Amino acid sequence: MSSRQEEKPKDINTSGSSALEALGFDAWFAEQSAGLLEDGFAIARVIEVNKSNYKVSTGRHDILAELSGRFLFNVDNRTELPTVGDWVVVQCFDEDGLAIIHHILPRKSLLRRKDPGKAVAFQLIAANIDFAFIVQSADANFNLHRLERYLVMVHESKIAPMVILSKTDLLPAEQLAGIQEQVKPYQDKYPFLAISNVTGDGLQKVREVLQSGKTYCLLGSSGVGKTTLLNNLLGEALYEVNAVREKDSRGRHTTSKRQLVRLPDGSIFIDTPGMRELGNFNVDAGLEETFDEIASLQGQCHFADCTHRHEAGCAVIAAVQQGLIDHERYQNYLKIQKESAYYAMSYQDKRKKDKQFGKMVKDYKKSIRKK
Ligand SMILES: Nc1nc2c(ncn2[C@@H]2O[C@H](COP(=O)(O)OP(=O)(O)OP(=O)(O)O)[C@@H](O)[C@H]2O)c(=O)[nH]1
Ligand SMILES: [Mg+2]
Ligand SMILES: [Zn+2]
Repeated sequence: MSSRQEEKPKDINTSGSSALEALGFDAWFAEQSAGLLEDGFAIARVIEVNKSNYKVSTGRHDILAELSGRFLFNVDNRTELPTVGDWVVVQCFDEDGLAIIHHILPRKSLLRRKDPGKAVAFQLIAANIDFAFIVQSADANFNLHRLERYLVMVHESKIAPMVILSKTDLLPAEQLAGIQEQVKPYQDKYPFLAISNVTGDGLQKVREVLQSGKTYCLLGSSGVGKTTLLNNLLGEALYEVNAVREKDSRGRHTTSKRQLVRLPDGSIFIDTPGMRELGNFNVDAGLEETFDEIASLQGQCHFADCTHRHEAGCAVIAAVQQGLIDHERYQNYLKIQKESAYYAMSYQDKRKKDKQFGKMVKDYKKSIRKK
């Protein structure tokens, strides 16, 4: 998966090959591709999304590809377009021309976020991720609320989260111990790794949790050290990193492209640009997993549709009052719940509008035909 283009693809039909398996292909995806592989078609994984084309890998070759006309014609929203990590069915040509993407295989998982610019639209982050490393740095960036928001998003996407506390070299031991104390409840649920890219502390622990053929992504604010960590794991400075702005310890969004890369140990990584805003969407399942102490009381409230905000006989409010549920966690639960309700609603509004627009176009076409 180097960026250089290797010799022309000869072994076009690579389904089931070990080269594809090394990229994360498995029996489930093979099943999904049944019937889609016509003569001259091959399976490949999207390793880079560019403005006007895609870079895909067959495990043996990296090829530039673009969408077929029919594919484009049938797309009606952005989530149907390929993103990094997607498995696609491509048609390769012997000439140096672009390969053509004909199909996307169904996704095992899809990481997306609300597009900050639009009311309700989604940016795809990556597809077919097995594990997400949520990275926060031990200095000014560490924030439990943010961690919970990431956890909700990752759970919702059906991805297994792991938490990384980076830049441990920047804090004196007693402050680090304070953070460790705060994250104790999480340590029981998720792998929790404290690392320093500078001293190398904890990096071996990260290497030990990595599995060959599994796909990992790095999530977290800009400047927390995601790319530096990836370079360290790769053993070479393949990707650019940038100093954090002194004043507010915020990064400058060094990583602007999402790319899929394979580590020497066989695990597969997708680095992502730091995110300013985390949009959640229909996060019910993710909420319940992230706040399971709250979810477990669900059935004990007086009203079946209790929102746990103000209702009489609410078991959650009672547990908060008795100190059984952490007050801050409860507040954050309410906040995320409210946001998700808002997004779900505006999504439906938008669907309604889309339908109205579709009807308008139809009516217009009809009226033209009549003339
Ligand atoms: N002290 C210290 N600095 C680190 C550590 N890891 C990374 N840095 C520095 O933090 C800055 C940002 O690192 P990046 O790896 O570019 O951060 P990023 O998370 O990839 O940022 P974006 O690509 O913008 O999302 C660089 O100057 C790194 O050298 C660490 O463990 N300790
Ligand atoms: Mg980066
Ligand atoms: Zn309740």
